[in-house]
Amino acid sequence: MSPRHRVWTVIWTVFAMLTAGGGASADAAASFLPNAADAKIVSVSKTGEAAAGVTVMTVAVAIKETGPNSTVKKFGETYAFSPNFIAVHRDEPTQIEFWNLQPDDEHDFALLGSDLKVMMYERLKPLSKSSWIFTFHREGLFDFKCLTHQPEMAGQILVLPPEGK
Ligand SMILES: [Cu+2]
Repeated sequence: MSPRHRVWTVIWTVFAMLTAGGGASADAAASFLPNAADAKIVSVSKTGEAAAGVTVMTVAVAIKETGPNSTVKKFGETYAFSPNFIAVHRDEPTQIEFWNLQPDDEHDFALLGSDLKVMMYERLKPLSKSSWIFTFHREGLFDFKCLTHQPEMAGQILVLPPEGK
């Protein structure tokens, strides 16, 4: 286990403990957009004008319904985001729409800051589309994860300079 992975595992465990407890109210409380401080890094809104757009699907890699059974037995059910690498331009509002293709599996989207802090957390309900408009104000590489399916279901967003600069 790499140091980075170990740090992440600790954060994830604490996060899971904080958000555990079940019930509809706990679910609702667990979802959040970037706070005022994190909005200086990335601002996120449910609606608005977007200059670019990406659709991200949840892909079942190996699941109990379709197997392979030996793979599920060894790794558990495994999922992936597709695409799992997204490039955006700084200060360009970009709509990212998530399609949860699974009829019986909930996924989620956690966007991490450079210190691995969760800046945004939202549930992706089965058989549903969820979209937000992201405007990154800082260039660099950002990790995102489905906390329900770790470590395999993850991706990165690369924030490039504004177009023409
Ligand atoms: Cu997932």
